[in-house]
Amino acid sequence: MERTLVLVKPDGVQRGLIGEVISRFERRGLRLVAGKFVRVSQSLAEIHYAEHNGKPFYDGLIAYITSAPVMAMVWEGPNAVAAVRQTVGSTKPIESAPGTIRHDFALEVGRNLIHASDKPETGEREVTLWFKVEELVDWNRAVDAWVFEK
Ligand code: DAT
Ligand code: MG
Repeated sequence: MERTLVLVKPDGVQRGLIGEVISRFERRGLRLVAGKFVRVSQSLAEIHYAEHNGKPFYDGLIAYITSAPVMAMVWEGPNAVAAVRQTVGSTKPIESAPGTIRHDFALEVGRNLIHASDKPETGEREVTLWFKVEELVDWNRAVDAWVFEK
């Protein structure tokens, strides 16, 4: 089953939106695999956002993600990466489709509430970066057969 990393970023935590975000992924049918509430270290932030090093917004991005705690989670399901990105919305909230998290709760790209892995390979790398193997919970939900076709 495909897995993806989701972070409720510092603004989402401060604004009391952790439950809202979790609720949307639960209702979508995705299955929670892991979760922890953490203060992001400078080194973790730099590895997580390594692809953006050197871009004009990089320093602000690192300052933002390390500024207050985040809620880190792993969700799984068929096409979990694409499903979560769709529910999250476009990087720029002003371009996000109505009904997406970034559309419904954000206005600025530098305060876009949530991170989600962008490709299946990124999902695998980010899950490994943020969680130890023993923190990932393998389980079956009673409703799985009514959500997952196979
Ligand atoms: P996403 O978070 O949708 O995967 P990304 O990986 O391109 O987007 O960028 C990571 C974060 O960096 C993004 O959530 C917000 C910030 N960011 C991206 N592009 C930006 C820009 N043009 N100006 C300011 N911040 C930006
Ligand atoms: Mg990204």
